[in-house]
Amino acid sequence: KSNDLKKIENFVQENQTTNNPLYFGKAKGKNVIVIHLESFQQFMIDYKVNGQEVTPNLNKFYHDQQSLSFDNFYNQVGQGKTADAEMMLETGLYGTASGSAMVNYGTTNTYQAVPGILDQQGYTTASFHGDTGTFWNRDNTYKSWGYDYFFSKPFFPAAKKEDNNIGYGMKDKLFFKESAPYLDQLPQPFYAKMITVTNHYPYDLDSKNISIEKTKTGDKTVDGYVQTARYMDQAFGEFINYLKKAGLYDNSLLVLYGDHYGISENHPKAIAKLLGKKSVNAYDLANWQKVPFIVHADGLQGGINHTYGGEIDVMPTILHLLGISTKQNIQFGQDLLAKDNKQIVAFRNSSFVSKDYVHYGGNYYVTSTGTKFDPKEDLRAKSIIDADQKYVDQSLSYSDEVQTGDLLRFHNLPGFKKIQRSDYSYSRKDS
Ligand code: GP9
Ligand code: MN
Repeated sequence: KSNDLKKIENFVQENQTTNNPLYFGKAKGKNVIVIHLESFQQFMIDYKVNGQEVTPNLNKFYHDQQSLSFDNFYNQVGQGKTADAEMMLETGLYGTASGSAMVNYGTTNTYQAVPGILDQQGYTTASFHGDTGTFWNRDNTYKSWGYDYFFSKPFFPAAKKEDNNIGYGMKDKLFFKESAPYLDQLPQPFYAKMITVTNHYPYDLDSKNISIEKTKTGDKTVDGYVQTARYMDQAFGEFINYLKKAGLYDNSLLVLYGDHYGISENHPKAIAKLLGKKSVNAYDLANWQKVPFIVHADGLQGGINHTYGGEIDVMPTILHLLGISTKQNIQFGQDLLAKDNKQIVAFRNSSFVSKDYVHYGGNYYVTSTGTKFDPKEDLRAKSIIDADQKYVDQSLSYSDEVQTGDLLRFHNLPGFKKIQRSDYSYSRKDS
């Protein structure tokens, strides 16, 4: 057994959180439906254009009494974008420092991922996506993660018509509509992930689906964003109605998240206009990395939770809600519902946000006020920042060691049977 793994196991053990009895097991046995909101940022929640809410259905869901919604939750993706988000959520490992881990390691690495873990607890597991199955190497990676089913483009009749596709796949409304009957047939309890695509750069939409005016920043790559976000919101609303009709709404844990920015920080002028500011600095751009994260279940105590966290923290948070311990897992997140969470959010380039400080774009700020400061002139702050930075750098590099060295093949996860890729096939000829 590799020594590299021992040191990583120790690091993971040292950073365990304590389960919160208010939440641990509160969604035990429920179906889990994860909705991946493409390029959807936190600033869109309750955002208005000409006095109109852009995403009324998502806003309502965000404020629902049984929704636990996080307003200090950040995307942590690197070059793998969507793929990195999927990797963090389902394996508790970061995307790699460069490239896409799903593409480079998804086919060959051993993983102890959420679909496989839940499958072995009696769940049926399925991923739904209206793009070709090969994109981001999903068709291979999902086998390594233990997904029973992968419903990609060839499974959706509507996708055959050119008109029904835009950008990276079939339009979200049709995607949800044609996913619903499959979902309905999955043996319960199931774990299902729905990956939307329409709200993706360049934010093109056919005129009949446009229902809100563009923003007027004057930046052409930015101004259509609210239109595709509105469309995705409507698609989400229709999907919720379907879940209610099918009787799946109340016995499911719904998990919503935005995967990464829709408007990149290379558009600071447009971002300032959208935020109604004269200009934006690195502190604002760090905030700009926030994406929604919402968990909803019947009987869950809801509200807006201000814990600082990110995509890497989703796996332990969800597994703990389902009453499944992660004590023996090699994963780099911390349960967002634990009281002793560190509240340090690592970005892939080693910048970070914590409950105390923001280190972004080479500058340092006080998180609560946005005041810029120089750690060399504040030794108390400096010692906290140094410790946070050490945690960030170790987490990222240990995660990279696990990915690039395929170290989970040496890790015995008690009760977990190693996934055999040959057990899985998602056949139906891909287009
Ligand atoms: C493609 C879609 C987009 O299938 O998930 O990926 P992204 O460009 O956002 O990484
Ligand atoms: Mn994406």
